[in-house]
Amino acid sequence: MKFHENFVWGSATAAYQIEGAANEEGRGASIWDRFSHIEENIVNGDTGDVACDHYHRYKDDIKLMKEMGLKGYRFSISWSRIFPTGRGMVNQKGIDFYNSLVDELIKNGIEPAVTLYHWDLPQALEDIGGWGNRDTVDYFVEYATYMFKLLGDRVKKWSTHNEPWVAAFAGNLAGRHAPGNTDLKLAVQVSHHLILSHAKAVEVYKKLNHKDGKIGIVLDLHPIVPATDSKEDYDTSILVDGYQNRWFLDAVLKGKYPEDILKFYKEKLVDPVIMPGDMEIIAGNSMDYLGVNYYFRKVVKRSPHNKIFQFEEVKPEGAEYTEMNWEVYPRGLYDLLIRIKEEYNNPHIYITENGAAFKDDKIVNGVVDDEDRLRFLSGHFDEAYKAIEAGVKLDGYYVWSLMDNFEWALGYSKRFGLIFIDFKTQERIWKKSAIWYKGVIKNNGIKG
Ligand code: IFM
Repeated sequence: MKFHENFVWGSATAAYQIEGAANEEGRGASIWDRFSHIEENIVNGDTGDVACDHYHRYKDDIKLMKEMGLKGYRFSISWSRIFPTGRGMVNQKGIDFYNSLVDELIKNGIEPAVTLYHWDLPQALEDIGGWGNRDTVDYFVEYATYMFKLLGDRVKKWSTHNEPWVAAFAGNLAGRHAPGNTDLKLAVQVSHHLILSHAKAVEVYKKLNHKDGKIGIVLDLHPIVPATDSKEDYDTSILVDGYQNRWFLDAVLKGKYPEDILKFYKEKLVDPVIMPGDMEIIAGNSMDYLGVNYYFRKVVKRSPHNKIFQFEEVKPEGAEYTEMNWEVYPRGLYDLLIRIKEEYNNPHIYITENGAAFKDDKIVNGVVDDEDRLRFLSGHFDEAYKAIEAGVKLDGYYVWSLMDNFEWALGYSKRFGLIFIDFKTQERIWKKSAIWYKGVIKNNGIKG
């Protein structure tokens, strides 16, 4: 099986998960610094203070990428490394870091793909209301504009936001992510501000006329499947799909929020402030591609377990599960891609994340034996290939993640990397899946 010629085989990371150097060279605090330093928030009291120390080791990490044969590398910018208080004064050391990172990637033949926001809002902006405050939309656009001008001559792939559902709802409804709020009204408002800021940033990017550059947004999407044939479970699946998927897909690809979900929120007395003109801006966003992060499907049944949306996730028996307790379900990737093609006018797509956490506790001849991850990726690449054959415009695939890293509220307890990190010594150790991936890239597909 061979993918098309320009298919981008890559891998992905995010700033707070790998960089470390949290208090160095002028970087300002972000909401994740604040949140992770409250001990009960993170497994084992871990923080991203040091993480993979990538800030100091990026050149060596790029050597690993080159050795793996990566064609593309997706990473995010730490907003507070550029603007320590979110706006105003810039931090020259932060600018130097990202300039060098991009140059080093290009020098090594690896195409940089930059995400502007992977959840680490400068704490100074949180102090004035965070994403619940509409002004943050403008500060984000100022920051985005700055980055487009700084790196736009060399960076030709941009994403505005990573997984706005997680930023809005895990951070402001479930409270398990920074900033740790538990307020539906705020979460919905935040989701609108994130989407609006995306559309405004796209508009600026297009005006700057980087003709050969592409910009999109990255959504975390899950096929939502009813647990039984009952009408109750079916209706539940439609609601959860609206909350999780359609709210974002419809906004960025159809320029409107789904009526059933707006109605549902209104019934809960949640009526987000959408100012006149907002929906026109959102509808007018002419992004170039959709980034899809796929990990697992959700099988749902009606249940009072989730008090607001009245559902519970069911774990199908006999299925295989990763260390995150996520079902291994490669077919879900195909279903998702076909759905986007059919319901959303066949946009260009990148798989911007897909991967799995496994135990990784076996080292054989200096290599981590992660056959389970290798099988996981192989199964998903197969489905991606089938989707392309069925007409999906899939342009690339970024495996999550280049290396083990800070898995948010789960700290360092879950390993997603192709490269193993010994967090005590910062030693990088190849996993079997990385060696196998190198072969896939070389062959532009799986042999046989
Ligand atoms: O580690 C995260 C990443 O930051 C966003 N997408 C999901 C990954 C695994 O949970």
